Amino acid sequence: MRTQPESGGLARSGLTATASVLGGRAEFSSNHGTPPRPPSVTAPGYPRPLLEAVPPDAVRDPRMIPEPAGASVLALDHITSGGSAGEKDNERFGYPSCMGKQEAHGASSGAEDRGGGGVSLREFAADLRAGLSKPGQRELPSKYFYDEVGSALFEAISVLPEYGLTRADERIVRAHADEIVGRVPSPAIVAELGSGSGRKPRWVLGSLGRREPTVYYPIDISPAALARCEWELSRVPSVRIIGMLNPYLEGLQEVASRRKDGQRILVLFLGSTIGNFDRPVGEQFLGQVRSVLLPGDALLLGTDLEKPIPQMLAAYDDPIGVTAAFNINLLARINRQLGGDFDLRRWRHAVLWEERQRRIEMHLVSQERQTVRIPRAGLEVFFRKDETIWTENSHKYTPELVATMAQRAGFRCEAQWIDEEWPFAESLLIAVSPDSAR
Ligand code: AVJ
Repeated sequence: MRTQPESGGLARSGLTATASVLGGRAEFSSNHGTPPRPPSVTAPGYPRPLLEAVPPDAVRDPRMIPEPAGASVLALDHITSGGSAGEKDNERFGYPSCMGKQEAHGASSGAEDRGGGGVSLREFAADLRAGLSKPGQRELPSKYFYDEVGSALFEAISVLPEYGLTRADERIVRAHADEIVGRVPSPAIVAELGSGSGRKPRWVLGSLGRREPTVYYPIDISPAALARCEWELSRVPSVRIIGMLNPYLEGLQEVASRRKDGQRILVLFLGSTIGNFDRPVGEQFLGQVRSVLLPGDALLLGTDLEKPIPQMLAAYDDPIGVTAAFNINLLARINRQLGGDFDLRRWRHAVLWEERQRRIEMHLVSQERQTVRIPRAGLEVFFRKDETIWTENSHKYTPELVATMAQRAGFRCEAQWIDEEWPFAESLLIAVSPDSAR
């Protein structure tokens, strides 16, 4: 059930076009026609050698030292292996050491119970029980993709030629960082929902740091992602980093409680992560973000746009199988952390375009009848041949729909930028006071 956009006519080419959307004035620009950027940024494969991402002081974390060829699979397995090893993981890759000199929030809360992804193993087990014991379609929450292996696989996905999403997101943020920051009054602090690798916020923070000293709060339930992000951004001048090992809204509430008088908050919610939520839930989530903010605060929202179906399918089913590995790793994680006995060779990655909901779905298909035991979740599950576990939704949007959702959630759409090469929208949303909302 899609809401019809209230206005069409979005400028998709040219430098900057002004269009009237939803009664307000919104500026649409695309980075097509902007001054030439280094060719590296537009190249289909991400140009930066992957090794460059490894900190020179990798010694701080032994896992960042490359294993000899052939041993890497074993090493990874060992490193992320579960059991009560959730603790070990946490201690080794958790915030205290990896946040380095930076302050870390949440370091003392519930660390004993945290598994390899910074999520409590009890919660993981409970979510598994809920999702796998469903009588009809079984499912698993996509947030569990991002353990250490999964985060690394996602990094690999983001450099695949078939998956242009991450590069488009970064291109827009990079090309328009000054303009984005310029639309958020001074002084401002930045909170990011999902820290990712830290590449995208770098441009915004660089721009903001040149304007005033600021604080950047990456919020993520993955210690691996937080650590990576902290590393990536530690050299941005005038920016202090405080990692928040929290679910998004809890982290954001904590950031809001630390806000000083007169400070604006710029929330970054990039990468089309909102697309993982069902549409109504996504909109509700925007409303919850809004309720933590004050009028005048800003939300920069990245959303992947609809494109030809074969292109969308290829983006989630790349021929070398990185996305398949990303999907199947969810089962591997269950094995590692909860003692499951999923036979990974009996599962196949599958992708479909769901026409009515306008989303890509990822599933794991049981290739034969089988029973799986997951002792630490107290589960024994039977799967029929061809039965699937539904692991992810990636909803696709139109620019007009984003503006409509934002408005219903208590924001006005101040500006939108669309990438030409890979249709993707960055929307700058400003929190409005409830009475001026309509
Ligand atoms: C990071 C959630 C936006 O849905 O496109 C990539 C994750 N899944 N390939 C997406 C993902 C499969 C991605 N998000």
